[in-house]
Amino acid sequence: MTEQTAPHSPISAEQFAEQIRQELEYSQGVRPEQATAADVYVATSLAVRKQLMDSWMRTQQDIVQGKTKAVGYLSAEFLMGKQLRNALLSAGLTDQFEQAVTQLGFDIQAVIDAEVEPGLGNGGLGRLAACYIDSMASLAVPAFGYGIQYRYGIFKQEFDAQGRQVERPDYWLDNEEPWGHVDYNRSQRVSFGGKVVEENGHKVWKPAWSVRAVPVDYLVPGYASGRVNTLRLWSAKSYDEFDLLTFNNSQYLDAVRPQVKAENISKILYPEDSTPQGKSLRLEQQYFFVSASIHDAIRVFYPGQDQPDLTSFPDKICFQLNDTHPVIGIPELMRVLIDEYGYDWNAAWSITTRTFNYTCHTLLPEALEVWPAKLIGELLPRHLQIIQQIDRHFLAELEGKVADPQQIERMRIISTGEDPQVRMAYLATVAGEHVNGVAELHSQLLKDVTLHDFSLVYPGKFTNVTNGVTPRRFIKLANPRLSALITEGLGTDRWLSDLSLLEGLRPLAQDDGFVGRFAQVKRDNKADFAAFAKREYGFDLNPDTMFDSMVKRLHEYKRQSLKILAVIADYADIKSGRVSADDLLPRTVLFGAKAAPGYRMAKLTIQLINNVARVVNTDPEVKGRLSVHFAPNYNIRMAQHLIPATELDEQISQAGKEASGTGNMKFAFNGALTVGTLDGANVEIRQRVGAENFFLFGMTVEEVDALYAKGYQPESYYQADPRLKAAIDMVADGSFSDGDCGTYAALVDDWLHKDYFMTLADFTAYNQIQSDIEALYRQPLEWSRKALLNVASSGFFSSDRAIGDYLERIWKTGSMD
Ligand code: B1H
Repeated sequence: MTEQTAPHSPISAEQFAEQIRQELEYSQGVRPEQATAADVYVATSLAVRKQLMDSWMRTQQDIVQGKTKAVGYLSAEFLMGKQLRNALLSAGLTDQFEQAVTQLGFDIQAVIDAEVEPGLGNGGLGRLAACYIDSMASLAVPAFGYGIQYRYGIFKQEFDAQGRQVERPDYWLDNEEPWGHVDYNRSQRVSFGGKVVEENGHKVWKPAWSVRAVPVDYLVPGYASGRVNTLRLWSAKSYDEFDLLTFNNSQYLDAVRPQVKAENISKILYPEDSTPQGKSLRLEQQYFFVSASIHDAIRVFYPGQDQPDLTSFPDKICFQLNDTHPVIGIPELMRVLIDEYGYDWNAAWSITTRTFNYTCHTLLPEALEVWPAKLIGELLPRHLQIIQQIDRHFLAELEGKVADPQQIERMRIISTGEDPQVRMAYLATVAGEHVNGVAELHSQLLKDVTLHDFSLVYPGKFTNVTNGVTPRRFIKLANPRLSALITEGLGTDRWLSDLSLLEGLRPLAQDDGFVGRFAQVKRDNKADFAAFAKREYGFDLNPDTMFDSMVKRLHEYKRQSLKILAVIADYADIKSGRVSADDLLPRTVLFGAKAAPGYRMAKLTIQLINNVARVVNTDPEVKGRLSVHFAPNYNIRMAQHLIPATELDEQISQAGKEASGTGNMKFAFNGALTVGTLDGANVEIRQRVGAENFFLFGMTVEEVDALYAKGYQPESYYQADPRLKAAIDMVADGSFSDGDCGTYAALVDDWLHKDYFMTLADFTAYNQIQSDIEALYRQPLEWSRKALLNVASSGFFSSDRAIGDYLERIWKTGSMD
């Protein structure tokens, strides 16, 4: 067997133990005898960091001096998950760590548990950014991740006695954080407000206030590449720590106000997934990190130069805009080039349009970010002028290209009318060299619908890169048993850097002995998860039932309500005596989902699920054959425990609404079968694993459109399907609210009279597919065979492949080695 060795010159367990002792004593001032697990965690992390430092410095040097263009991945979110085990894996120090910690007399798990997960993202978009920087480092692509070090990440979710979501602040930085290195000497000034004046025929921005952007650097170690890239997250600090004069006038609060205002910028991650809030602080955040990052890139690539030749900038680095959140970087680079470095408009435009590319992650119209021009004018007056000028040039270009004046009107970057809005997706599409969607279907719909006018004018700009996720975290770290079995089956562990090798498992699906061992891995993972869920949440899970999971943000389009209505329908069948509990396939339904704090329907759905769980789980009549559990605070750590234990994965969004989904890929890697609609990346997963290994149901995009056009009447579906009617009636009659019929009235009313995402219309099909699912599950060997075929066919969904596609189709760059 060929084991991959990490080229970071690994050390022995004894040497590693000694380094941990050194860190304890000389960095933390703690004697090893007095150390706690948390101390050992910090010491170990510092020691691993040092192990990676040489590779990091060598990588930095090669990035600046090398001939390969770098990538700047600009993202308001990086949902990294815990760092220690991933860093150990990349450094090739996992075994040494386990031996060293044991030698020091500590429990390995206690040390790992001491790490607090940084929750600097909402969901799929933030986790995608984390997977992509992992893959870029693993492929030796010179890259920087640029984002914000929020003081508070995504809120901690708890449930109150009524089953309602309660949000608690995420104090993740209250403990010592050994990974981020605060580099005060590389800080940048970012300014806001004020006005633009004319001086000697030039526009000069006179800002009203500034903040100091301080970089906090995280190492991004590649797997088996010997390369370590940088994730640079900006933290906002005040320049005016304290206004002594105001203080002496005994106006204490006024004295600290500027400081508070400045530091608020990086204080909190907005917890809305997919619906931007349009708050001024959010725009401040966006400009803050993007301006700092652009100046940082100039500093890195033109060190010490006062008059750099920035016409070469697009050959040094290209910026990927992760959704519209960093799009204000486009007018910022124009401003930097024109106002700070003296380029004329055309030169600046030529540089800018070769530097940026834009990834769109949505199709929901309400999710396309717009900013009131008035707000931009107040916060960034010079940028508004530049956006207006870009819009004028663009309209002039359209005059020559587009015959239909209405089309031109629709395409304006700045809308007309009372309160003009800047459409960030349009700005990104006009100025970006490439625009991509995140799955085949999504990219097609972007061209056909959302950005149709633009695809007619710039057909060559549009491309697709189907999302991918990292096999290092989501197979190797999350599922050691499966990883060992794959390595054994393939005779090599090279699959961790080339996931297409999983195809080699295909013949083993005909080997019942191997399939049986694969099934045993799942069984063991289920037992582990049951123990974890008992410890963490007090759940009693029976590993001899089917583990059926739906974990993702809570959103109406994702249709958690479809799943819970199906559960209720099964329950109603038993309660009414139509079905005997003994005939039900024993199932454990697991939910995990955070709702945006202001999203009423989503929060009500959480409350309903929790109360269905309470009623069903305590009802002796279901005899433990149906149980429902909502695990609070879904995060990366929970995903790493739950996904390897899941047998059935729910990807049941309304067709045409989920841009890609990435959970679907993680579940396929880990041998779950998917029940899903033809939406997002489900389409491609199904193509690859084969229609016979995927549970498809529901309307297609075309059918959805046709039904909208015809006039959708959800109540007719309620009348037509007695199981659906029984389920909704149970919600309405107070069965899950101690008899109170008002609790879920808003949900019931929405289902019957609005149901924008057509949950009711897909209910019958969803129920029908359940009988196929149950029939297959009753043949365990056949189920496992299909699950193994899913694993064998899922290699395409590695983020390494996705980054390969970005390199080829968009960035036109490659490995530095
Ligand atoms: C996705 C978001 C998103 N799409 C706005 N859009 C946000 C939009 O804070 N905000 O304002 C935050 C997040 N997130 C997701 O991206 C898609 O819904 C998924 O389908 C996709 O898999 C994921 C990664 O591409």
